[in-house]
Amino acid sequence: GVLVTGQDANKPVERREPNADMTTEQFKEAYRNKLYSLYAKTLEAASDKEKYLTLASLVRDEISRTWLQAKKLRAQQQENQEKQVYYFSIEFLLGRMLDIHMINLGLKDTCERGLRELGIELAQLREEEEDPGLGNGGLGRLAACYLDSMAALELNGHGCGIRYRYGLFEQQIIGGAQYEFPDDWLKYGYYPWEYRAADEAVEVRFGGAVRLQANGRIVYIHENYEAVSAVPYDIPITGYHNNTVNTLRLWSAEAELAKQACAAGQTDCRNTLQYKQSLESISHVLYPDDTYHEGKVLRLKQQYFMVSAGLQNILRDFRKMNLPYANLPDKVAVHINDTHPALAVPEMMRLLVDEAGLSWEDAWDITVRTMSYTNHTILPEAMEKWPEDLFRTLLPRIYMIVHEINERFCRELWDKYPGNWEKIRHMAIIADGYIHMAYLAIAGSHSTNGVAVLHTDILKKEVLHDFWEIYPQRFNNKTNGVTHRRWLLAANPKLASLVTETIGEAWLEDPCRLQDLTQYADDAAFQKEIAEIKRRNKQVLARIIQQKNGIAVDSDSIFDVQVKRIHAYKRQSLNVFHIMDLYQRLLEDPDLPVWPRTFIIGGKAAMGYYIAKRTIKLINSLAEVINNDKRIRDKIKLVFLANYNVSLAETIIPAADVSEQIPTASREACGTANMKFMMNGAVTLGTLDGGNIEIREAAGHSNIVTFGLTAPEVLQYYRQGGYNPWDIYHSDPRVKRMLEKLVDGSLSSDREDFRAHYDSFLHHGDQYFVLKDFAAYVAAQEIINGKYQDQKVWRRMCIHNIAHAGWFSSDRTFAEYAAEIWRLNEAAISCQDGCEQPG
Ligand code: 6GP
Repeated sequence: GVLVTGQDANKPVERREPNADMTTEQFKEAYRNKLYSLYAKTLEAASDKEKYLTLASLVRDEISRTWLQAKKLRAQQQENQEKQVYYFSIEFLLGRMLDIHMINLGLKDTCERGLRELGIELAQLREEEEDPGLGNGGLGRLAACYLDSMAALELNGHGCGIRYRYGLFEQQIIGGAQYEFPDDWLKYGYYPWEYRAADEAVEVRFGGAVRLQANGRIVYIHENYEAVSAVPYDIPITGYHNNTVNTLRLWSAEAELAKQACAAGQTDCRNTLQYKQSLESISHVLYPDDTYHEGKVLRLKQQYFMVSAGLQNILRDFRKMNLPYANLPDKVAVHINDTHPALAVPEMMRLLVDEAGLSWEDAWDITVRTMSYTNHTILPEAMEKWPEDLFRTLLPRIYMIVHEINERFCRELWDKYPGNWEKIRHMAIIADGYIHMAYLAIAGSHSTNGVAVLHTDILKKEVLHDFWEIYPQRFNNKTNGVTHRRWLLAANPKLASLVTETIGEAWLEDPCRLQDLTQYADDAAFQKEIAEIKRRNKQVLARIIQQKNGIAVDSDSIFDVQVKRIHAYKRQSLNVFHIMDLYQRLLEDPDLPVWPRTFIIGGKAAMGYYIAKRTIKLINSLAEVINNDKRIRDKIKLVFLANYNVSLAETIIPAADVSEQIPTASREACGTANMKFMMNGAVTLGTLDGGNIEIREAAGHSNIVTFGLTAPEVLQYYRQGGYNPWDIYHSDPRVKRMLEKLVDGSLSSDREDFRAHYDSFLHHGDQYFVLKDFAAYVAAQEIINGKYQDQKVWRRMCIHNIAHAGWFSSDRTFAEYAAEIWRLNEAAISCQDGCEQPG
């Protein structure tokens, strides 16, 4: 596969298991001692939480040891001046870390054995770890996968983000509806995987005014501002068996009381605590939006807080190298993960022009060569733009800089398109009273990438066409990937062992070697083992469903899963319509030849997203009806799993037979759950959108089931102003019947409960083509039903999916970023014997 090493291409990376030599006895002794010292308790008296924290603390000690070494190495690198990458992201959805660290450090077997001898089950302790919900969905989880790959590939790559005191809300389902509770991930007062680095705090300034002073040269003086202290918390990111530890640096807003009281010009200190609280609110909570832009001032504060702290920190390190600023782009790459960190562009300009004294032209050249940007969505409602007034008040100096960037950019456009005001207004970074963050990111960086081939294509041809015309060389594609270490090795240990027994362990470092499994696709013994593992994973999930939802599901039924954020474009409603239709058909004919099915749906809806929240209610109402209807003889079950998060995903995905990836074509930038399911042997049922297209190419057309409108068709409809849903309402009796059921009281005693859905389909033009794709979807479900009946065929499909999942490892993606965008000079890329690129 694509191999990237932090060293010479020809020199194999040294692989060491740092603690392979720790004996079980030594572990047991260390464990007992740790427990005494932390809690002054014996094993018998300790709670599961304390036992977990004891184990975590031991693992942390190992990390500290390795990290110290890694930091020394990094100091050396700085002397050798190796290039460092900083991945700026407003979200990092890490998931639990205990298992991953134990695996990476080679400690897992010893710990598991030692604990067992002490009468403790590792699996039970694992459940005690809080899932830090520092992300919403795809974008945040992708950032976490990339950190994992960077460390595994020994790249000098670090994350930069915010340490939210409260993560994304915890979802509870009460009476079928979503209720949001604070995600208090730090409630135990101690998160074992972070290290506070108060000495490295920096100051970030908001508000105030800018005064010009001219003596010789113009100097901008920012005064009467509000200062917040950004305190770093470092989270170690361990590499797989390679002694690498990188850093995810999360910034926390703090106020120094005495200083603040004074800075605010207050003589009365009664307000001081309140003031402190207001400053610290910056890193209080993560915004619960995903592919939606809310435009709240606190969010803008968070964005600036993060980039200012991050860049000050980077430049402080850079200055230690004693190099001229012109060398910055050779030593540092700053990656902007979607537009949330796009203020990195003007902030870098401020630091270089105002603080380092560079000329505008030099600073701009350095900034553009340092920055790169990834777009993660084409949904118009997700495009960030900030009202000029709000922006100017909060960030007066940054506003001036963006203004100047825009002036110069528009002049460049004028030279290209003289007199074409319309075009220039359309592309301007500041227009109609708003600052357009995507345009700022494109103009201020040397690379803009989409996250799947189709998505990048749509960016070039439609959404960002004008920008692509002036900067064609800046646009490129980097199809997303997911870390096979978390999503296969850690999440599905049984499958991982079978793979290793069958083709050896090369796939762990070179996931493309999974291809060697293709030769076993028709091997009866191997097929049987694959099926057996799937069955056992399904039994585990069935138990969880029984516990959480009180629903008995049959592990021999098809597990059909759709887990992701609830969003109209992702079309959970299409899934629901198929279930309603199938239910109806079963009522009419209970002997219908369908294999029993368990439909599993999970995901959070943004707090203010009405119809998404109603969709959750719809799913639960339908579940209530179906699961209690004896007439259909348990042929189908519907389960909504509450509070979908990374750890739940780790149990659900290995147990899935069918992976529902059914967005309206052209709307899903890529998707990443689709890749995780594939890697675990689920068969995709999907539209030809985002990453699904590449999955089909990789797995082979006969190993996935696709249906529905294609992206060009959908885009054509949008250009024409949509289609007429009434045509389908009148021509397809199934559709008519279902829509009526939404509002006739069959699903809910309150007939208005699903009125918004009804209206959106019929009166608001069915923007996401749910009715239009319905017939094709039902037909595709029939194909799934047919293929599953022939277990040989089905297992073969599963194996082909696993075998071709290697290309979707984030190791591949990251190697591409490293080579083509960041040009890590020390990154050696070789594509020997690797995965074939799909298509
Ligand atoms: C998501 C996209 O919706 C998803 O298709 C993609 O796989 C993922 O990003 C990772 O690239 N976008 C977001 O989560 C988001 O908030 C602004 O975009």
